[in-house]
Amino acid sequence: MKFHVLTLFPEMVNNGLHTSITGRAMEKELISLNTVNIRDFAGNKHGKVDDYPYGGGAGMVMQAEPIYQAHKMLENQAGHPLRTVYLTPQGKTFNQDMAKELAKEEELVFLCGHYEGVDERVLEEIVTDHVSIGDYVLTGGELPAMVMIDTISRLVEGVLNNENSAEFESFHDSLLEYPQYSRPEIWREKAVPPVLLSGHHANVEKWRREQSVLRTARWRPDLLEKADLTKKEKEMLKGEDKNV
Ligand code: 6GU
Repeated sequence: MKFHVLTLFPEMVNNGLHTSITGRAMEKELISLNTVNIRDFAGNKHGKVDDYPYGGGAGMVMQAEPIYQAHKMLENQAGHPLRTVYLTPQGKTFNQDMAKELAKEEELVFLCGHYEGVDERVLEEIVTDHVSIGDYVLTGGELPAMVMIDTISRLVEGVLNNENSAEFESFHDSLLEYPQYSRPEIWREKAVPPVLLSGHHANVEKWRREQSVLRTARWRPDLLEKADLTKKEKEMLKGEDKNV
């Protein structure tokens, strides 16, 4: 998977993603990251890429042409149009289903805005997807692009060492993860749930499933609508106090 990021702060994106699992995935060439500094396409020696908004108002607007030229370079290199995500609080909210869908692409472009926004006309020309990462306002699109790239990368074959780990975890089945424990068996007088020490695999699986269902009911009841619960599990939840 090839990720391209159009940004005024390439070092921010590079520093963040060259670390940890995404960093290793790049070393293994399972993913690649190409940051493009929009300022390099300013077309003037001052590197100016923003101007005052027509109609007045606070702040500056990123101008259309540098972004258009930077994007055109990427499409020329690819030899075909590229799926292009604009990071904006006005976009569709990112989630795991969207990540799965984007992970099918071979190449993705992320456009990070700054200041008060981007000239609408270049968005009309190049953007295929408007995406937000949640209902709050950030200073720019870099962190959202990094969030999306991290999420999509771990769905790429080989990025996680365990073949199955991307499938069997939070949001798979629309249920939250069960709790995990490691050594020591007793920590500050708190014991590991005995079933996990029993060596009885079926009972362990049963307990984990039950914990997933209970946690989801307590902390993310909104997810339960999509979850595939058995009759027994639905019965169990009826008797639960969700405020625990
Ligand atoms: Cl994609 N951009 C900005 N600036 N703020 C956000 C966001 C994106 N998603 C949530 N808040």
